[in-house]
Amino acid sequence: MTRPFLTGVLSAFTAAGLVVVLAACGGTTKNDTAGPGPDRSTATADPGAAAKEGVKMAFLPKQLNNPYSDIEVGGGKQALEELKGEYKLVGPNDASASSQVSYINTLIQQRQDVIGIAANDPNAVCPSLNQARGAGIKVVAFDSDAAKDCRDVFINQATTQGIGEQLVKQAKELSGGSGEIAILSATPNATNQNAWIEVAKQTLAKPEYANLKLVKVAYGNDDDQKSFQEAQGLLQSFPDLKVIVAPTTVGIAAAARYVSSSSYKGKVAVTGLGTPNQMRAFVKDGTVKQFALWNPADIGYLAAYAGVALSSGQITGTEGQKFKAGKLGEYTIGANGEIVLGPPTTFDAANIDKFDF
Ligand code: RAM
Repeated sequence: MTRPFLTGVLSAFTAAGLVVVLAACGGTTKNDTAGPGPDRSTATADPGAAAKEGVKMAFLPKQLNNPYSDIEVGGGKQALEELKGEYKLVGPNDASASSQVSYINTLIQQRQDVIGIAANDPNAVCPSLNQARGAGIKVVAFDSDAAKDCRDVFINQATTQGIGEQLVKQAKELSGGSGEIAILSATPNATNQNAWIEVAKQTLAKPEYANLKLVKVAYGNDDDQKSFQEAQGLLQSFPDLKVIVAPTTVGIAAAARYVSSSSYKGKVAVTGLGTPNQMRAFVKDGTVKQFALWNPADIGYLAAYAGVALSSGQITGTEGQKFKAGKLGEYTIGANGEIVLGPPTTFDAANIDKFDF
């Protein structure tokens, strides 16, 4: 398996990233409103089946105007070219909870074979996704999970546990070991950020983090302006704040932009998850010492390969099934239909120029 992107990976992640997470994203699997979709445990897979050509897969990211999503779906497009499938991209301009529902309904009418979705809310999309599955459409959640009984598989960028712990480790290092920290998240409903924050809180409760105090979780809604204002608000409300941890590429870039042009530069650290191209200037000007991410293109790429494998009957989403994902190599489905891409990379002044995405 060749993954040049993953060179320089934090050793703390290596072990965690290779293990498929047993627990699904915490608190994200409740689904009271929709009936369960097709039962994947009873469907039989044919691992020897040929990959179908002409599979129509539509990508529905959280929102369209986010460079992170653009990179993700770019990987999906590339994979579908390799697989001779048909790529489509649709999506809302905001990441609010119900913004994706009408798009799913349209994709059902258009008879797509596969829907790839980064869910803005684990439950709001469920009735529509299960309607799609009832119509024979396979559903691949990627980046941000839908409730597990509304999709066939979930492509997780790294283990939820690993990402949550890493955020807290970064905060501890950058704070010097003690003091106030705040989280600047995406939307209050985002499955992925909420799962990471839950792990971060559990991690902060451990004795080695007793001197770090999480004073607030703020939400910038993955909107640049709102995130900028929330960062400003955090620093006004908490004058002793040492670190802003933003587990969102939109939030970290906005927070870094605010801090870099304020009197807090050099005093308040900004870290979390960002794309190297959006963060480069803030690493160079010293605002940001380190942050992490995976290669978003690989998520879309893996989602497309999983979608075609589902559509071809090679997999059904049951734990232990294996499928090949082109240049990324072979993947095995874990518990709850989860497929983990691999460990993230930590970026800093020493390595950031090696990455261009
Ligand atoms: C933002 C989105 C996305 C998340 C990244 C880290 O772009 O919220 O879902 O995975 O940040």
